[in-house]
Amino acid sequence: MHHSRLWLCREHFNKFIENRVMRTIKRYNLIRRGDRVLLGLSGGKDSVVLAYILSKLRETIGFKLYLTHLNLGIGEYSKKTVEIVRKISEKINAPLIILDLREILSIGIPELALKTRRPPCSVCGVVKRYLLNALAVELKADSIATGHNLDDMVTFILREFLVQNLEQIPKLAPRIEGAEDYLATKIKPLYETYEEDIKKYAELNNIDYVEEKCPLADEKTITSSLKKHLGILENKFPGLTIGFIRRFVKNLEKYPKPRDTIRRCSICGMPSSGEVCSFCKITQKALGKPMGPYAREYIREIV
Ligand code: Q46
Ligand code: ZN
Repeated sequence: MHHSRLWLCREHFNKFIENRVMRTIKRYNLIRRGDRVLLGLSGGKDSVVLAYILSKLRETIGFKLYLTHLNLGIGEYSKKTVEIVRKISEKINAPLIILDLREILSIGIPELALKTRRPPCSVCGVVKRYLLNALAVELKADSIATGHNLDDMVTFILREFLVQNLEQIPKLAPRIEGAEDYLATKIKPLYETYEEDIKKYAELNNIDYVEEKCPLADEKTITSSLKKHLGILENKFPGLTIGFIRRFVKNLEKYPKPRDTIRRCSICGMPSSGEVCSFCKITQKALGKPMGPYAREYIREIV
């Protein structure tokens, strides 16, 4: 392990990574005894490895783990992700809820992007956030866990700093508190785990994940360039990234608080920064009808 200047065997490497996730959970108070944690599984290495590690820690900490996957309706790619998440759910013995976008909206992300004339990842982000939150609220989950790793988080922080979007920076903390009964708390247990280590952990433990990238991913973004350069810097100065994130959390209070207050969407009652939430707006534009209330009903029936 380049960053820690350690050479470990398989067994000790596994212990090292699992301890690191455990320490992150404790340090930032991410999961408490008796919690119900809903993990958003994309099928990629990060969320799949997180599912695997959380399943190992659930008895020691004493929490319940639920998995969910959103079938985005992106052809063969989505079919493959569904297969992978089913496998992991069986392997770790955790209940899995699959939400199918084509069942909820009758169209998938590619058509939604075309009809709204917005970049696919932008509509996809809105849809994923909305459905994941709605499911967590319905399940009365204490938190939503996501697989964002150390490299992701440092990249996001640097990007917001570069464009001087300082108010967005506090939203990149390891734990974001929810509100009342409509906004779930979000946690990131891989906040201090290097992406490279997650890949190694998957390889060493024969954990299957979807290796190909989503065909709609835009490779030419500031984020992807930043991540590449961050990798080069980390190679030159081992430990730079982990040192940065720990100091960042200590300094969080110094960043300006977000000005946009969260209220309830007047159509579906879910969190929104304006009168109507982005999900209702997008679906209104693409389908002629805001689908927030329908999506909530669909989820209520599944749960
Ligand atoms: S799934 Fe969705 Fe990603 Fe595909 S359309 Fe973009 S955001 S790239 S993580
Ligand atoms: Zn709404």
